Amino acid sequence: MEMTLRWFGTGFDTVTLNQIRQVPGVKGVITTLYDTEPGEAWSRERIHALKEEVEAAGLHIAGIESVNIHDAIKVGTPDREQYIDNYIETLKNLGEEDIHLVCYNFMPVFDWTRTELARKRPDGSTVLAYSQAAIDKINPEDMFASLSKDANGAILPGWEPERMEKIKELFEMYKDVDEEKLFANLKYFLERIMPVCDKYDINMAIHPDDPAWSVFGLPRIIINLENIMRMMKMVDNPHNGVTFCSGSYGTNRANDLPGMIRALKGRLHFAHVRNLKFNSDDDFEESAHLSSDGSFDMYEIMKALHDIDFNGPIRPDHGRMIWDEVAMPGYGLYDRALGAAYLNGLWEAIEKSCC
Ligand code: DNO
Repeated sequence: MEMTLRWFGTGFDTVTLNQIRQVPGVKGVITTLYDTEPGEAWSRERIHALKEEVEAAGLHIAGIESVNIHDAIKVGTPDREQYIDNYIETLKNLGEEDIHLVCYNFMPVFDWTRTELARKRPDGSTVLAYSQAAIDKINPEDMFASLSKDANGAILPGWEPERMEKIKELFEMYKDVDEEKLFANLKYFLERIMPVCDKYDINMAIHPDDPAWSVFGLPRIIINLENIMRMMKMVDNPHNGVTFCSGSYGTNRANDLPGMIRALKGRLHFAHVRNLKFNSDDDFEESAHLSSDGSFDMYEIMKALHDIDFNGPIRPDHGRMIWDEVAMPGYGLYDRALGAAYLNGLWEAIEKSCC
């Protein structure tokens, strides 16, 4: 595996490349062109400039998270053709710049959903949290306002203000889209992009729906092993793979995380590893990465990745906000650096004790 950190780019991230460079073992970043809109074709020049900036800091681009999918593709409206053509153009330009991993999601309307961005934990840190009771009380149109007050001024990935302004319209677009339709639209998209992925050896790594169940009545399909298997079989190409995100699949306690990892051997292209602390089946908060701070056995997760000879990028995921840092919720430097060091430590121990 290759340890990486997510970086949102100059002007968007409070964390700098020079700081990332000093996290032990981190040589790669997972990044994006954060100011592009879903559906827009990324120019080769912009990708090249991003690459040069990252390389000037002594790092490299290990993958892109995300190239977002336009709603027309998810809904399957006739104008999807143009947006898929643009996506193909972006993939071609990434491939020509020697970038071979793209993380994306196929969630309708909202990307990840949390009900709090700064819940206080007993140690004084603040974390992202989800409570089903809070979701049941809130009108989806008010979600954005209620979250943005705790966002520390950052634009949250998937919660861009211009999208949220159109939220009523977005819900309207999805009114006839059920799970079957969403699967069919995903298949259509994947079939169209596989030739360019084959040509440039680009691994597509779908991110799970977070939380891994339907919210606000919207369909969600990337939620468990059965559905991932279906997704991979319907377009059976090794470039059609997954991002294994422990914190997203782990929201559903029926998901056996190490078992899922083992079943995904060969198609698991990217890993997001973090821990959650459950207060009840439908109330959880994000904890430190350490097993004993949350509900997951992080050793077993890393062991499963080791067992399948996972050699792709991995990143510590959402960290707590600690030591008075002010940053994008989930994406401060300090706790993610602690997470990277811990995951590296687990990996070294597994490696030395296994063979
Ligand atoms: C949240 C992230 C997601 C993820 C996208 C991938 O912090 O894990 O926003 O990047 O779903 O497209």
